[in-house]
Amino acid sequence: MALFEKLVIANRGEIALRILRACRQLGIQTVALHSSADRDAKYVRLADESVCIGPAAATSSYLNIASVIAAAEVTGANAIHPGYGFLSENADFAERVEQSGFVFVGPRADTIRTLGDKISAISAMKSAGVPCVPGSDGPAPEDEKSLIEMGRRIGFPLMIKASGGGGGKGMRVCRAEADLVEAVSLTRQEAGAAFNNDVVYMERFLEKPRHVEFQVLADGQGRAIHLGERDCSMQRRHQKVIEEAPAPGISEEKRQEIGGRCVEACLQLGYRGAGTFEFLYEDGDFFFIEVNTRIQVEHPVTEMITGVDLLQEQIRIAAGESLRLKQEEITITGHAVECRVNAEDPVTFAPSPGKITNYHMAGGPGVRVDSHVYSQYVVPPYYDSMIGKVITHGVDRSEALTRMYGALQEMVVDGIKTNLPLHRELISDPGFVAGGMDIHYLEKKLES
Ligand code: MV4
Repeated sequence: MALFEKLVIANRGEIALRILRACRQLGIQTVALHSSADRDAKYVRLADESVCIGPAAATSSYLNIASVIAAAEVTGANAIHPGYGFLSENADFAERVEQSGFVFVGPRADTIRTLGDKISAISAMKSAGVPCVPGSDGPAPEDEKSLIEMGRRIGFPLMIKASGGGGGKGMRVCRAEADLVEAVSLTRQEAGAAFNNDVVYMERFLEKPRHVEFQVLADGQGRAIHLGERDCSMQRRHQKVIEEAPAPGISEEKRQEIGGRCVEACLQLGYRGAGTFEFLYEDGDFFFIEVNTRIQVEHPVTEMITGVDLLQEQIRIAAGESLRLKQEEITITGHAVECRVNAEDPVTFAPSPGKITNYHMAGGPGVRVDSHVYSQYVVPPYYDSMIGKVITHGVDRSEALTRMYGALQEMVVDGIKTNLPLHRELISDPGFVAGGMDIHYLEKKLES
């Protein structure tokens, strides 16, 4: 089947380069959209064409739906890849892309909408047999009496979450019945203001979970597979710092059980594209929390252990191809780790944009660097501070970590502050080396 002739990259930075590389492999021409701040980036010139879609501020460029679609129209492209962040999980954008006659590289707009609403996502998961956190199974009641009754049934501590939230926004822990009415009312107000949707729900609060997520690919034509899981527990303020695959201590049997449930959910939803099912993992049990309908930052660790190019598969699916891979063909080989390199102070975490005066990339067996930066590149101050990712693969976790240690020693990024010194410390931290730390581990370590 003929793939697209030309694809628009509606993103920036390392993921724009990653999409470009996948398109090159597939023989698809690329159009890089960029803001005026990214005009001189090398990856923009690597693309077959480029279009400036607005000023530096993301709201006027990378988040401007009309500008993105207008740029796609003038170039005569067939498809738009949104990458991650920006417009990638915006159902209205996906809808307008398709109404304008382009293919949106991602799920159908109605799928993004269903899964973007956490209450409807959880209800879809329950129907597919995906294990969820015990909770309200729908909106929290409006009247106080029913609310307290439900709080008692769920048990304390519990968590109140905005149905329109996600990724750590719009949630609150409530530890005692006496605080419930007030906590629900505050979360409602915040949710109404932040998401224009004041519907909230409740779940039992898990005190020390790990964040384990499953990667899926589905073609929307009756075929879906999972590619195992990643552990993303090393995080600070909902920003992942180190990810790895597979998740330490998960048995092959459990992987197939939970992965199989995610596949079933994809089939029931008619899911199309790449997706991630996020779970909390505590005491051997998985609890679904949300689905991400985009390609994720940490996708390379899954690529390294499965040998599957997730971007290529995502684009093939968007072009209408049926899934080429069968579940039996997905095997996990070794272990992979990813360190996110940010232009930031390694101690205060303050952003550190500016000119990279000297850059040297790590290499060697089992080392991959996904980055758009180079010597003399100026990191603009307007966007996310991530400047790249160092990914290593080894026969086992120990070899992946040893290779990461070596790679981090080799990496040179001068002229700006980066979190490389923090990574060098974390990769040999005894708690991290032991594996299986919970989502609070890094923040606690940084406090002490
Ligand atoms: C939770 C939780 C504990 N119990 N839900 C944060 C992001 C959003 N995706 C869901 N989050 C959480 N939901 C229950 N019932 C703890 C978190 C949480 C968290 C989850 C994953 C990764 C990092 C986190 C950091 C703080 C809280």
